[in-house]
Amino acid sequence: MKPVEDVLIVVDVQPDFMPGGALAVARGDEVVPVINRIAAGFSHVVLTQDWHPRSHVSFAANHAGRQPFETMTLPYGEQVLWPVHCVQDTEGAALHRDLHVPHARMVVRKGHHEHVDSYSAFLEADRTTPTGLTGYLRDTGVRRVWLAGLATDYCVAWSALDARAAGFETIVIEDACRAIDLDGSLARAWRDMLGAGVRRVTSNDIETRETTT
Ligand code: VGL
Ligand code: ZN
Repeated sequence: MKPVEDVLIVVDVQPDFMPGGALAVARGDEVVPVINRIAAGFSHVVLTQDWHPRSHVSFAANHAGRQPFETMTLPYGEQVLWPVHCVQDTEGAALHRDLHVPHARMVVRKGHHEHVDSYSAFLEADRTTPTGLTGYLRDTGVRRVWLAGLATDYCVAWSALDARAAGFETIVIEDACRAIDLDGSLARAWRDMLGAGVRRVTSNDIETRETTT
């Protein structure tokens, strides 16, 4: 069992990101059993939940004449416009019903400010508003951040980059993630993560090592 200094952050495992969901990630459902299995090896687990008001700036439907997956320039930079997803208190925004991580200690809800998106679990898209997660992890003695969930190239990648920037050792568990892959975003995300010193492992790597040490 990994100690409290190793946190597993499970990103956005919510019905709206599953096949058939409002912002479906291909094979997104496949991460659920993998995450259930690896989470059992962590004493410290945090979940994130994408959690938008219906009037959210990231929704194409809130911009006249705009379509989902176009980009738009907002005061804080380029924003992909998404289908309406993860609206606060809707079924699509709940935690996935088959996610079984009873010992998860904390849920970070992000993207709740109407005018700012937040892919990252640490810092909103204006790159200045903290979610509070950095402080929580420092307070609880975390040194190493392991990441799993959806989507590899958006919320997982942005969270991994911010975890590194905050000084945590950072590891992405590749087969516990699935990507949206919009215009090369997945290759770009891996290039950026590896360039920043994020490590890439598979769930098999952790489980094998667990049994041999
Ligand atoms: C996500 C796009 C919009 C994610 C969330 O969880 O990766 N992507 N909102
Ligand atoms: Zn979102």
